[in-house]
Amino acid sequence: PEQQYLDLMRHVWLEGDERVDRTGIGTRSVFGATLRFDLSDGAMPLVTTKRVYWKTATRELLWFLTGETNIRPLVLQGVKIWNEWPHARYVEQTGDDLPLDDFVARIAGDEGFAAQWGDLGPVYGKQWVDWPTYRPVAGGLFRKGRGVNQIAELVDSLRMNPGSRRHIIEGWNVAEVPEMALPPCHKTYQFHVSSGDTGEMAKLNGILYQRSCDIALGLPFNLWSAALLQRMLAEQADLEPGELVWMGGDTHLYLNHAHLIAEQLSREPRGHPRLEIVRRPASIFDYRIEDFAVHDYMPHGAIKAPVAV
Ligand code: THF
Repeated sequence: PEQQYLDLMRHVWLEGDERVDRTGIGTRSVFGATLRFDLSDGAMPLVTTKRVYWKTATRELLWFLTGETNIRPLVLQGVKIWNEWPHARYVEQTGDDLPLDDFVARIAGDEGFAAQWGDLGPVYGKQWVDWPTYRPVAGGLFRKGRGVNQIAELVDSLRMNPGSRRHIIEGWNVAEVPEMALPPCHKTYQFHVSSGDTGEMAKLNGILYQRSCDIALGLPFNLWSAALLQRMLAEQADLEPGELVWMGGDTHLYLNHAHLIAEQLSREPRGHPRLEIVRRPASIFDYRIEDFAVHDYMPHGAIKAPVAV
């Protein structure tokens, strides 16, 4: 299964259309790509041709599920993957050339500073568990209604109405995109329950549609997180994990990732990592990092590469 990932990487690097992107770094890109992974028997799309920090990706997913959009809780757990965006905004808006590490230290140490500068705007967490609603009141005005918890509603709909074609989590809130530090990349999830054969448990299948994909740095995280979310949903809805289909829109490699690409494409996948969920919490919102154990993961070494901001 990992071969699909490596083939995509090779294809985009050799055949991709070279263009200057928003970040100014430049990419090679293809539009439209699909990967498929069977999640039965604990199998996970966890890349082995470099070390992927699956606990970091897991902490990020658990942070989304809390509805939080401030990076401080991530920073306090040592998760660095969202730091660049608030830092760039801080430097831009204050003109203070505070180095990234010092900025992050202030986010950790100063709650007021974090409240002011650590927020990414209404990104994934907000939209997933508290999508804003508005209800009309007198005089053509609107008042804020109760937010929609898409995740809670999804668990309910998987349980109550498994045959539905509306099992969707949407991150792309058109009205709020301008307030986000970064509009969602993994923007739409759809789930599907296939009736198992007699005596077999029904299966939960998932599609992730990602509008923009950084194959080298982001995709290993995105695949892990999508599969993890699917596993948690399956567990909470008493379903077996089925297939995960990943679909990419603008699927690209950054030109400054050449060393990573050459190194990774020279390596062979190793073994079949599996995820065990060691505790079944009462709800999808109660998972903790200790609940997840990965077995048979013996990856090649990490490959460092800069993230484009
Ligand atoms: N922007 C870009 N350019 N690439 C992305 O992958 C990306 N994301 C999120 C939002 N914007 C993005 C942020 N997620 C890493 C991993 C995921 C990220 C951002 C950065 C990263 O640097 N990973 C390194 C180090 C991991 C670590 O230090 O813990 C790695 O080797 O995997 C994708 O959704």
